Amino acid sequence: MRYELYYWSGIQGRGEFVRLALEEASVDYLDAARTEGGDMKMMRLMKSERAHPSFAPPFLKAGSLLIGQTANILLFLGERHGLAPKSNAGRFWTHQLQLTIADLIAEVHDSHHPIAGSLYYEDQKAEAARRTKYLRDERLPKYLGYFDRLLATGNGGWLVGNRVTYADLSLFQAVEGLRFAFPKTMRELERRCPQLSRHSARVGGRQRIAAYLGSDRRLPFTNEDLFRHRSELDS
Ligand SMILES: N[C@@H](CCC(=O)N[C@@H](CS)C(=O)NCC(=O)O)C(=O)O
Repeated sequence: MRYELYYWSGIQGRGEFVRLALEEASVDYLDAARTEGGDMKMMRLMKSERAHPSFAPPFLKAGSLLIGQTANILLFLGERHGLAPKSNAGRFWTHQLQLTIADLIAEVHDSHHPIAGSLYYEDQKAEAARRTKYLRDERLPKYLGYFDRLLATGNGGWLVGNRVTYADLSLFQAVEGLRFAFPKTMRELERRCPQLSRHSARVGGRQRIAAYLGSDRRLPFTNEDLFRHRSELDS
């Protein structure tokens, strides 16, 4: 069966967390919205009256199943493709970590759009600066310190047990995105969180992930995406 991933064409966004899992699992998938007419099909699926339409992308079509919410899609893929432990404790712990990464991503998004996603950044610059100060000074150190601590206390160098899970892939993507958005801040934070840098290098060096990152399937980070670089927000 070929999976169909639906996500806005042209950006990595939250779709990237799903792509990394599909690539690591080495399964057949179609990045559906990037195909001819795919954007329209995605909109139709969201508006249709069929079972379980998604409020927002990403969502995944797996045969007759239509699954939305990034963490939910990963829960499904993790179980099917060995990217999460089989035990209940391990599955829910991996899911919990993914939800924590989702919280972090939402805060990062709000750094450049603190008032409304529908307004231009230029129309909320002052609020963005004010909000991002707290992201840089309080929230990023707290989130990254948490993951660094988990990596330091685990025994396999992975977040969960001694095997890679989808949460590791997502943490990698979060760190890469933060390096793009806040290079100065991240230099300092990574100095304080050495496990995190090691973990990122380890995920990025995995054979399938490295092949994906070097392929044209991997879109670059841009300022139209979830992670945006505005030098004034990184001082
Ligand atoms: N909690 C959802 C968030 C989904 C989401 O916010 N998708 C964005 C793109 S990354 C979107 O298109 N949102 C449209 C909207 O919220 O109206 C997830 O993690 O998948």
